[in-house]
Amino acid sequence: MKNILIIGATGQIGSELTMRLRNEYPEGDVVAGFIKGAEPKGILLESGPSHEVDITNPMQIAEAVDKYKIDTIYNLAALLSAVAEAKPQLAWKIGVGGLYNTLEVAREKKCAVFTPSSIGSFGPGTPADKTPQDTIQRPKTIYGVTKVTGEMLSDYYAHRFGVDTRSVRFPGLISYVAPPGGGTTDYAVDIYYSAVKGEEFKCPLKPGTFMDMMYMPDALRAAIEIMEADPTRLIHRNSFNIASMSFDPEIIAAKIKEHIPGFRMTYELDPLRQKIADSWPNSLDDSCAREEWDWHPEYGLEEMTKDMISHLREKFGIPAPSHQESEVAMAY
Ligand code: VAH
Repeated sequence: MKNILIIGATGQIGSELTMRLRNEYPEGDVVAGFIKGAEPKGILLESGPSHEVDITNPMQIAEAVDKYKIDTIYNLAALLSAVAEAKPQLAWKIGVGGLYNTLEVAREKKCAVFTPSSIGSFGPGTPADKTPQDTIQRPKTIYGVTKVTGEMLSDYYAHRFGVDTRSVRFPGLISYVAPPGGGTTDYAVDIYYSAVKGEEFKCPLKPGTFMDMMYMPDALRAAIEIMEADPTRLIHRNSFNIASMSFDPEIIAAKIKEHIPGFRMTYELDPLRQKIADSWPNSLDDSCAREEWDWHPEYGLEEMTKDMISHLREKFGIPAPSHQESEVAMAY
């Protein structure tokens, strides 16, 4: 990879992936694609080129590819699960129509394409524990429908036109940088913000709601390593199960309490997110990714929790409690 276009560069994944790619590929152009109203700011704007690219406008994709001689496109444009349920037509237009536009440009201009899929591409009929790489995918959300369609369309462009399409099925992603936007797994980010700010957290999902989750640094590394993988080893392309940890609200709350003893959580269920989460797997089998391109996670719940808490304290200027304060908090 040398000249890379990230479509959706100011979103939850894109804002961090763009910076990571600029660090990994300093000799090329790593272009931040954005839409009006979500322009790059600060270090994202100052550290490299940016270009207006609305994925529903194929001309803008082609223009950016030509201008920067793009060889690889990261397509991160999507409406996340809960928001998509409120706007299914727009979710399809971006998730599938936008992907089609991207694949057509990639076919004509010989670009490789990464489009993430998700654990949301599975449905209630899928084996829920250690979900296999190849299994039934009948999602009940428009988000899942766009992701399954995207997997099949990307595979089609690979075997029909030779476009180098690759993808991973991301779990719920957790990060301290860009806040999440309208996903079902967002609670696993919001809980850290509440804990660090000393606020009681009202959890939207009930105890026992297990889902695969992943710390953002692992997700970014997966998105890069899959595109750098030796294509002759790939049996699959769109899309690989990847996993690192599976937990429910009780488990993550208990882990946070180990670090912030005063943390309190109650439940205030969100019926839509609960219904979506109940239709998704509890955990994925990622053995194919491990065998075909050496995938492995580096963060578990303990490492992620320590890192999230320290970075969020820094972000909000909240000092870590002294040892004595912690002792007192433990006493209650
Ligand atoms: C969502 N965070 O909740 C996204 C993701 C696996 C979850 O796709 O919609």
